[in-house]
Amino acid sequence: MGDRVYIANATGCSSIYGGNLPTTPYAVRQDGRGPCWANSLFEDNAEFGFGMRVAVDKFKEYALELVGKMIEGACCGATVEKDLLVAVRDATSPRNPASKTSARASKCCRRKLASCTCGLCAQLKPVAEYLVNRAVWIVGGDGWAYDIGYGGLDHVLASGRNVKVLVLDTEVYSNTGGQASKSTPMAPWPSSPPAANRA
Ligand SMILES: Cc1ncc(C[n+]2csc(CCOP(=O)(O)OP(=O)(O)O)c2C)c(N)n1
Repeated sequence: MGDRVYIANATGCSSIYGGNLPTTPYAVRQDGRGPCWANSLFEDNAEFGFGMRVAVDKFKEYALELVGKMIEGACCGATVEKDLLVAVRDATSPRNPASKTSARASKCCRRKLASCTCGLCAQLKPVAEYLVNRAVWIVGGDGWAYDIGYGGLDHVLASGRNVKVLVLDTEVYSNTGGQASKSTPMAPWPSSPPAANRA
């Protein structure tokens, strides 16, 4: 997924091994770009990821608005070919077969924008990379998803916005020693339960 991915990580084990203490599991490509990762709070992670979704969608909407003006001929015109702009405008989803075209067209578009000095291109330059769709992943443990962050998660899911949610369900609050969450089974554990549950 490379540099198209945004990860909102709830506090917990995944934010410890997902952070930079002292290494990070999120790799970069040869050009130095990779996923964007951030940790806010245990209690607001779904909302945090939702904000990422809203922001990248807004940037894309703005970029498409500018591309539309360029197609109508409002730009100096010399820089970006119209069929390239149309290809960028028409590719909307990463699952769309046109998304590879979109990524290529968007890259080419950005390269060409660099040599243009007109006002429209100046506005498009900082947001052109958002023409390629972004994937937002909201990640955390069951303590976050089932308990502390549930109210926000519930609203974010109900919003229908395009976010992925990954719950690393260890059936306890692992990072703080194994306190029970709503995901902890009522029945006996098949293997040794964490200390906090034995008490
Ligand atoms: C509001 C708040 N309460 C408590 C904590 C302390 N805390 C940090 S991680 C964590 C447990 C996380 O458990 P879970 O979400 O199940 O993730 P896991 O560690 O199992 O991956 C707790 C209670 C906190 N960071 N913020």
